[in-house]
Amino acid sequence: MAISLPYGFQWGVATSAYQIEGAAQADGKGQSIWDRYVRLPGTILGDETGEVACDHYHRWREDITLMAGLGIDAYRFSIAWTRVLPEGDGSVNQAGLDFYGRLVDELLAAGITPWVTLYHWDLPQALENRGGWRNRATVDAFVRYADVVSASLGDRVTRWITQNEPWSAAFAGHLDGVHAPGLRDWGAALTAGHHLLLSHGRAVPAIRANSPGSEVGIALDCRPSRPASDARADLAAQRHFDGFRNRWFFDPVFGRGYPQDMVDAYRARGRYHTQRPPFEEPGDRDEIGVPIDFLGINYYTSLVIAAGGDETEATGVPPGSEPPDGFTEMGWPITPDALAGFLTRVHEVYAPPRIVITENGASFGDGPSSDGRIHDQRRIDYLRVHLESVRQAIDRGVPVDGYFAWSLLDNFEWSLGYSQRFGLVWTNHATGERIPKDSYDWYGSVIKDNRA
Ligand code: IFM
Repeated sequence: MAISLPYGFQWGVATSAYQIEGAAQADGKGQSIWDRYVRLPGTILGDETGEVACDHYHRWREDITLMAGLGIDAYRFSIAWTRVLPEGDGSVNQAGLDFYGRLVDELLAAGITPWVTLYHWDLPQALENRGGWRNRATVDAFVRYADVVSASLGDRVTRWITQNEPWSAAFAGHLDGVHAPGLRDWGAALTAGHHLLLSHGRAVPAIRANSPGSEVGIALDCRPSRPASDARADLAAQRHFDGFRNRWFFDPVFGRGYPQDMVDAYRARGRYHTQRPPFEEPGDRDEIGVPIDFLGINYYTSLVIAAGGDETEATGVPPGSEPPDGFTEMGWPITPDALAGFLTRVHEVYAPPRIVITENGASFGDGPSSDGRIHDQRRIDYLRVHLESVRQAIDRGVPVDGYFAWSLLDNFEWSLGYSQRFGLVWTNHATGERIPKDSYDWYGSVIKDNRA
């Protein structure tokens, strides 16, 4: 069955700087927390790093040609803060800004709208040395960085995303210890999360001032879930998991402040010992809740939650709940229906003016077969059912008007190194060679059919 989405729907692909650029020390770039973290023993599978990654820093023209071949309307990429401000808040490195200026110009020349993400997890190490996102001063540094970038590109870039997945930056990086900077501390994670949100709220007006008429939003990751049973304990565990994983970020972005049940639960669990979260200051709630032009949602999977673990452990699939569509190679259940359900909920509860799927995709390791082609039918199946789910949400009245497949290229999947392949284009990580997969042709034909 053909996938048909409304006229004007934006089709795109997404990437991020550390995952594809490489050139980790080129042209005055400073060190980021990821440049440092990957060098710590045992942090990355196979001791791999993003030092070279897909070498997009040198091969970006080839990558734009690949994008043009797909026929996309929009390309979402992130800026490496340390290319622009090597020390995070010191002097500007013009060479870094120029790289992104050239990229933007060539995208526009190819008829592709650039969607710029300002932060996709690569904090300058110099700021980390002063407490990173645990330090409220990092919010000021981020706003200056947003100001510098939007002053430079704001005459040509009309779509801005402040933060990518603040949950991941806060919790994977400061509680689970599996992302830079590799901490395992509840207080650090909650404080970092708050400052990430505050940096979003304060950057929005700075961007709007430099880039009048542009649209500014944030990309939130989500983990929809359902309780394993109707038992009271499972219902409570699922509600708590939803608060931990979704509401703690969605509520403040839409001006509601932190959800009271979670404020109480965190205090009861000793995450802090004050009535209100200690990192929250008067006025923060309003600043974080600044109106946005669109909400970005990154969706990959959903979970069944049973009582038993604490919230960070409540991520398994209890026996008997195996998803009918199976799992991706990340071990993530394939649950397309939960996307329509979550989009409907976000529309009904938060009513963002528009929603864009800023990431969705699947890791499957298919490589070149004897005919030289990459037959990644499983990725096509995944993308198809998720696009159908988006369609269902639109039919219910949810204002979704864009979709970015994650990702253009197989790239550096953080602590899993190059072991996971999310690309529409296969990357030979030894040579940098790119080979479009079957999913590339399929996605291109979906875009073409929709345009027709
Ligand atoms: O690769 C990541 C991306 O950086 C953020 N969202 C999830 C993707 C897959 O894990």
